[in-house]
Amino acid sequence: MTQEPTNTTGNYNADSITVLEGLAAVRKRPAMYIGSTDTRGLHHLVYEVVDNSIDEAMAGYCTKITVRLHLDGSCSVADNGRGIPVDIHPKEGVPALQVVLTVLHAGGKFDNNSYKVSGGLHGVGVSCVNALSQKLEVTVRRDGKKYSQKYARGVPQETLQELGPATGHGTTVRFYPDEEIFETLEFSYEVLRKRLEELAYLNKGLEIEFADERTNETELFRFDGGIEQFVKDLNAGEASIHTLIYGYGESQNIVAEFALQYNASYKENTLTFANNIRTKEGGTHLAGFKTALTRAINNYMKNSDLGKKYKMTLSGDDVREGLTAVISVKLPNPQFEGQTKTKLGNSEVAGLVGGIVYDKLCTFFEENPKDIKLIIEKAVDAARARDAARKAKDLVRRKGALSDNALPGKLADCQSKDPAESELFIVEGDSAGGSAKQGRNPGTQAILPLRGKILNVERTRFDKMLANKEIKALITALGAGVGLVGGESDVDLTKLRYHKIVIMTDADVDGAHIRTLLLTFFFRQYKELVENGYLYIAQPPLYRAHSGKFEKFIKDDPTLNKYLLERVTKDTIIRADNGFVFENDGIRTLTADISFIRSCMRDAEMADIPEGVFLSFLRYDRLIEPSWFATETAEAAAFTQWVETQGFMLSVRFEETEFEPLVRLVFEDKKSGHRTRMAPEFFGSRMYKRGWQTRADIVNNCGGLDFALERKEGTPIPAKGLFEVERLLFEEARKGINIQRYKGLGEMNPEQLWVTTMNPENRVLLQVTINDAEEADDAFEELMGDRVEARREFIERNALSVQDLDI
Ligand code: 0RA
Repeated sequence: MTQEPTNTTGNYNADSITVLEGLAAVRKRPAMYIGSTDTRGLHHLVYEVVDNSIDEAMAGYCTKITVRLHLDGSCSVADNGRGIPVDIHPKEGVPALQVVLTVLHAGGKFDNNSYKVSGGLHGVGVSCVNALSQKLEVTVRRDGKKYSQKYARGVPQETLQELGPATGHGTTVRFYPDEEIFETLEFSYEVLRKRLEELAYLNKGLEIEFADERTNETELFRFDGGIEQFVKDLNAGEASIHTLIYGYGESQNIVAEFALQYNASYKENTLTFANNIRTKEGGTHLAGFKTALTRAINNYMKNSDLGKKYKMTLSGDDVREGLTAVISVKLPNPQFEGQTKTKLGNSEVAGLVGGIVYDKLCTFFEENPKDIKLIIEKAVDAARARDAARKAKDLVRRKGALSDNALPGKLADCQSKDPAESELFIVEGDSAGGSAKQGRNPGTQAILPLRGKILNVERTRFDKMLANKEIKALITALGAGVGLVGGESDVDLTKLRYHKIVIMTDADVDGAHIRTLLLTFFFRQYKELVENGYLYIAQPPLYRAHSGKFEKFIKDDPTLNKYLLERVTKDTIIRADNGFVFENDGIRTLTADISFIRSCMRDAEMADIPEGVFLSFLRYDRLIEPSWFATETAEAAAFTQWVETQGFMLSVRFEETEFEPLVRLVFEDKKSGHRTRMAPEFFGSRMYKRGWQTRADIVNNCGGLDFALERKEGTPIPAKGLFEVERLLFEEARKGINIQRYKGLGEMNPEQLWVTTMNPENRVLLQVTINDAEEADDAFEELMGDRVEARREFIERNALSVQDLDI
């Protein structure tokens, strides 16, 4: 698409050409500016806009930010800051607002707020978001007036509009990510929620509201306790062993703060941030913190009675066991280094953070001798356990307890000694293990049944882990040594006894849990094994279709559907009222269209729009547009009248909110009195537009929605409506065949297990890869880590997609 420079101010000058070139460069190479055009890049747009509001908050002018995901696919970010200036920019000759929205990196040029969040990872400026948005609308309230301007793909569509008087001040940016740029346009509630919550912790007292109109979920984050509250919440569910320690300091324009608290677990959880950006790879602030912590504790110990009692020096690993800490620094010109640019490089930060931490800890220890005693005892414990684990490991290594001649009794090993052709099946439960043992090829296939849930590796110290029977059996069977001890791994893959390790669990929630536990174990202890592609997941079938001697195994629901359709289309056609006939592929397309409409209906239900209301929208003879309801229009009036014939009363309401008036449509079911309240943007959503189009195409093709199912034998079966056609079709498809659903591996006999799941000739194994090891790790941490509450919420939120969770 070519973009004519819009002459917005009457003077077409060289500068406006430069502007367009800048934005064109962003559109040409978006990844250079926002990292990628996948879901990460998409979310980056939101962070970018939010960061601008956060800057305003850090400068002390903004107390509340509202982020809203609209039904039409747009996102708006509103703040109550000063509002982007609107006066004419002396050099560019257009309103400053337009400069901020169209000139790359213009944001920082207007004020002397020295440390901006922006920089580092984000910081490409809101102009980038503008360039990558199909539409963007910015609204500013400032000096008692309200202004707005609309853009399309970065190009102003109008001059800055003065809209009349306004109270208060602030900026609202609403943008529609461009489908020409992004691979996906779907914002993730989970991802944004997490980041917004984090920002609220990092900016004490700032209120961040998050509203998702797709599901009507709303959350308000505000933490007057800042990072102290962050640490407390991270520790929720664990027994903390002392009161929280907090320190703050600033020098040379650098602000640093930390909060820490030990809990009774063995895990370390230290999160570091620079200018509100999570520094996953650590850096100078983390280094300063670690050194100071180790030094302060050892110093105290040396100069107290405890020193005489425990004659040792504690290592960094020892003093960080069970530690939860948050370190946050804010500085001008942050340098981000490392592979993922999440490692803080500014060298001056190490000394500053180290000094603050050391001073604060020394004072705290002096004032709280009981607390430091507990901390030291815990660290001494850790040192001893580490030592014991090392010795235990040496011992088992020397005795050969983890080697070939002491294979676990539960293992039914294979005859082959060649790892390249050997396979280990890790099977859930003894009964399925028994079937697998009988069904396998003993030449190359070994079976290790695991009983119950294996230990949750993340929460357990290494020496304990080695004592666990199931884990020990697994480690011994693998033969490649044991994983991390005190930070060092001595896994030797050349000793690995099998090159295919197959996790075989039931297709239920327990099975999914065990699979996740095993994956965590392999991720943590045998990362190289996973990276080498040795780990697999078995895919036992979910269904068995049979009739007489005929037997067929079917792996999942989509395959079952396909099979049933194949069966029924052999002798069935669907005839529409106007004579149009669906057969074979036509029937497949029709049923796919119907399931698509159903999935749209489910999405609408998530947004609290009931089936009946949604389906009536689909029946209206034209596409409804959100703009009909902004003012009183003829279209809205006609629609309101029509809706009555469908049994609903429609009223349009204008609701005042802090920033913007919101238009809401209320549909009242005349029979039940039930009310559905919704934003007109719903009519801009894909679920509505595509759902409507799909149905309209069928109606056009068929002259209506009355059908008849005609089978080779028997009289035609009438079907009114799409859902009924679908239901009757599948009902016919199931005639004359029995379909059994497997609940667990135990329901299969050895022969069936072999045929469907273990026989290399026709089984399907899913290879586990570390595509994005980091992301997988995060998911495990959420699911398995110490944050009980987070884990519960995570599971609840993802309850519908448990299968996807696992990898
Ligand atoms: C430039 C200068 C000033 C504020 C802003 C930009 C600003 C930008 C954004 C983006 C989202 N919310 C924002 N709020 C403010 C300083 C204005 C002044 O000096 O009055």
